[in-house]
Amino acid sequence: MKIIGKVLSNIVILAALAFVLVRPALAQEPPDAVTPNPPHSPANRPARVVTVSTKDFTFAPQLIHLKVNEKVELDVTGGTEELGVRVNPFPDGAKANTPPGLSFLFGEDCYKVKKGQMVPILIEATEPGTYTFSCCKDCGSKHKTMTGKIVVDPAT
Ligand SMILES: [Cu+2]
Repeated sequence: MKIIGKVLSNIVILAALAFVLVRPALAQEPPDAVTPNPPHSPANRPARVVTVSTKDFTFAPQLIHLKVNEKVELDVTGGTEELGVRVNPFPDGAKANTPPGLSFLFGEDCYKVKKGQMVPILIEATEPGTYTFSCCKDCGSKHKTMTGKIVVDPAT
């Protein structure tokens, strides 16, 4: 009986030790286990990501082709001046009652892009057409020439 008692007390000590050792690991649950993915996290990224640079009052690329129903993330990177990006959701030359042909997951009239910063713009193309994007913040001498085009091609 003495041996059994000793074994039992050893088990109790081991269990207590294991509890003490394991508990800190349980307490350190990653915080993102409860917080949902932020909207621009890689998990929510569309398959296609186009990086758009903004050097010397020029968007590069200046022409982006999309297909109808395609989703894209434009990652606009800031250059030397603070600027803004406005993507017209209506096709060029649209008549008054034309519905928008681009939709935005986070619609903003003018996406502000600070120096050296990257701003993701999530776009879904819904109608064929040519859509103009331009700088919407007076960033300097050639501000007004700072434009680019998104061409949405019909589904094949
Ligand atoms: Cu500008």
